[in-house]
Amino acid sequence: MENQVALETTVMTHGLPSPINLQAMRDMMSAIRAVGPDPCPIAIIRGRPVVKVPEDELERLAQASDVRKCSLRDLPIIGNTLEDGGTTVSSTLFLALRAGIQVFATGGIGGVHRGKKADVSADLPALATLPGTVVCSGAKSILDLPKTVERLETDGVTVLGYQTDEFPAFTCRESGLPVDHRVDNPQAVAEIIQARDALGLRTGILVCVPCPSASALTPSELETGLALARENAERSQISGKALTPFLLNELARNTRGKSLAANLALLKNNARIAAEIQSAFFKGSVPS
Ligand code: PSU
Ligand code: MN
Repeated sequence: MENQVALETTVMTHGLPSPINLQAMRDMMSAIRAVGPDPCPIAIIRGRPVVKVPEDELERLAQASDVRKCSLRDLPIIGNTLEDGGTTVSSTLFLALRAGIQVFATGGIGGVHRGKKADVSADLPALATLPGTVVCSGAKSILDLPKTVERLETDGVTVLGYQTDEFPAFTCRESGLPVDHRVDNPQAVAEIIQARDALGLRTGILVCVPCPSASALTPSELETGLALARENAERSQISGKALTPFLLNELARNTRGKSLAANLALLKNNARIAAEIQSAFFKGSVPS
């Protein structure tokens, strides 16, 4: 096993505006290196899945406008269209495991969207069937969090709160929803990964880290900003895979950039904690 931490790239290609999207990726990579492991951003370059995307390609992807948002279902197609793609949590999880990388960091996972439409992210079934460890700040607050948490439970995903008893709501630390178990240090997570593997369980582990307090949004700032964003999405008839980027963008506008600053802070923090978990896991699995 390599001492590596994977990073998804949809957050860069679709989740954040340029140029801070590239800065966010660089900050995450430095945070991982500072702890020890090798940061490995995963993306699709001209139809080919690449683990550890080189710096010049990251720069190109961060600015390009014709990059495909690639979830699992897109992987078999993109080899044919030869497009570039940012990988979501579902496809990154798959490609990371295939490359022997256990731990990966992101901002927020996809989940069950609010509203009447049955819009559920492919991230959920991926976590249910791919035995990796995803370090995140819960699910994006634009989603229906109670339904998302229920679905994770049904699917047998192990949901850990990192120094918290609550499932975080991305840029906001509180959601009022409980996690399965609280962990307080990287070693505890490493032991849970090892226990899962020893059992032969093939389900994902979700490590939920709240946004650093200094940058987090309050629940009311978040709800007000989101209500406006949702109204606008409905009026503009935005749906499908365009919905997540649209709502995140609107939220940033409505909070005058505060959601964006929170997003950057949590990405960096999650990368650091993922690296600490990977280091503990690596020590535990390599005979000394
Ligand atoms: N978190 C962000 N911005 C994003 C995403 C997460 O702050 O753009 C991406 C992740 O890659 C996640 C994806 O896997 O959105 C989920 O998209 P969908 O809801 O369409 O499945
Ligand atoms: Mn969707």
